[in-house]
Amino acid sequence: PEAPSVRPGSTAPILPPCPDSPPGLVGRLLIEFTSPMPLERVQRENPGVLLGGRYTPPDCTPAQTVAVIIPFRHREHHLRYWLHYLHPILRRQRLRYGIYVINQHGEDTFNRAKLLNVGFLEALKEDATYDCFIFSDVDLVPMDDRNLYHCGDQPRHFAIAVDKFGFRLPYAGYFGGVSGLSKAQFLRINGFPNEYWGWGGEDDDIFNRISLTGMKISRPDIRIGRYRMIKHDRDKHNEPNPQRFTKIQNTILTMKQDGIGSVRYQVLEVSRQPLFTNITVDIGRPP
Ligand code: UDH
Ligand code: NGS
Repeated sequence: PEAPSVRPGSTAPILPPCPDSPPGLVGRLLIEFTSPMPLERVQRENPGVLLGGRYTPPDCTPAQTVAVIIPFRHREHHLRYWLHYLHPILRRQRLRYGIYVINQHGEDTFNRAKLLNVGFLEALKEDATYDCFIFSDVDLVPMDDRNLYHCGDQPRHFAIAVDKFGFRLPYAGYFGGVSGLSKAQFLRINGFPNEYWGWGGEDDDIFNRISLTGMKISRPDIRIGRYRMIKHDRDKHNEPNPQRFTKIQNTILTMKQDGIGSVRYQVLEVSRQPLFTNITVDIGRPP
């Protein structure tokens, strides 16, 4: 067979662009959370994943580099399922990607959207070539690998048919769970709000930001955007935020000051694990 062509001055073969429809996808998947999932097993089954949870397809050149950002605190057991299911899916999707778990330090009120802002900045510090950001809750696993975790010309909402909502959108403007924005789209909305402490509303604020900047949400087919959510009780220190209803009325006033341009935090530790990069961060507490 013919030797693959090489770039001048390099020994690395030039790989063809990755196809728009990856050939090895399997479609609908069986997802369950009953058998225990030791991390050692997940590592053993994903030998191609590099330190920090990085992966590059061996046989083609992807169009994008995807940072998957997971807001996190005290959900190790969910993370093991997430890694077990997602690494093989993302690999079959022929993505170049890295997994970033943004771990909120301490026991103050949780702040999902601020953690996602931190993830955007910290992923770019690690690799300035990231141009697509997928924001995923740790308890959501896609049931179909045709739901491609990449970015398009509009912000993308992936988790549109979650089992707990009867595989339908709970409301038309729902943007929760798993979403994706290109770097340019994320910067255009000034990132995500930093001032939603506790549960609820931050995803609606992001939806408002997208609408107010003239973008339109793109979604997969309802038969493909299916998810299983790992059942869990309400977490401590993430109580419903009573301010959320008034806050989402005011996105147009707050989005210019509150966002990626104003996020303040302190990174306490960056730890490259075999299947993900763990970033522990002090994001402060509600005023
Ligand atoms: N998260 C954590 N730790 C926390 C809180 C939230 O890791 O203590 C992350 C995690 O990625 C989670 C995401 O933030 O998937 C969203 O938070 P959530 O799971 O609390 O939101 P959800 O809407 O649940 O899934 C709300 C409580 C539902 C209680 C139902 C009781 N039957
Ligand atoms: C809305 C929340 C969203 C939340 C969605 C689904 O009411 O943040 O419910 O919630 N908005 C407000 O509270 C303003 S869920 O059923 O997953 O608990 O994502």
